[in-house]
Amino acid sequence: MLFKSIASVLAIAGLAAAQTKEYTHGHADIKMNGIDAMFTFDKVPGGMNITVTVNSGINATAQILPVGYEYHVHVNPVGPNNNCMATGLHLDPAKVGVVKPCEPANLTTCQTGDLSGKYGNFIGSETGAIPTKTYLDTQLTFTGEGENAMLGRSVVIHNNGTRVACANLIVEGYTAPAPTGSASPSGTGAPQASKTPTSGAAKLVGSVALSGVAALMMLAL
Ligand SMILES: [Cu+2]
Repeated sequence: MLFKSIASVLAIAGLAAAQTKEYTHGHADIKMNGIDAMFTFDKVPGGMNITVTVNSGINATAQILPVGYEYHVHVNPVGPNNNCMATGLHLDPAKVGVVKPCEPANLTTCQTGDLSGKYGNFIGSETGAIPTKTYLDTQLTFTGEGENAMLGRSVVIHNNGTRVACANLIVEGYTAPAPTGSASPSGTGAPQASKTPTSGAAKLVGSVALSGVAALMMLAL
């Protein structure tokens, strides 16, 4: 009897854990280096509705050609002290790469995260503001197989390649896991902590090395 009820409690707990959460709304609120921009992402039938509003900072006088202002979904969150380099590469689950420019009429040429490639660069204005624009994106999804998902990502604005502003993509109902290797103050002499620091340190070194490589790669883009 007791065993039975424990078993059913476990079964219910298992079911609850297996349920996939449905995410419908996300946003990136960028406020950096004088740039004030808001990206919202709403799941709608047929894709993802993207609304882009720029209140300030995308100035014609500051725009550096030939590339100008691009904006993308990047794979990693923003690093400490608003480090946009920590965001890594563009979201590109289909491995399209950046060798050829994105042709909006042929989405197979576009990286999923290449929003400006698909919808056009920001054109710097006199006031630095840009009227709100809305797009229906058929590639972005909140969840999906591995790299397809938009959870834990960021949005970055570039000026002629240089990353000038960024913010995390906050998806409603999703809590990002604590960053790997973050100095956790919980190791207050707990006996089982004696074994973990070694692997933890190795992991930290590994991820630092990886982000270093990613940073170097991005310098070339
Ligand atoms: Cu970018």
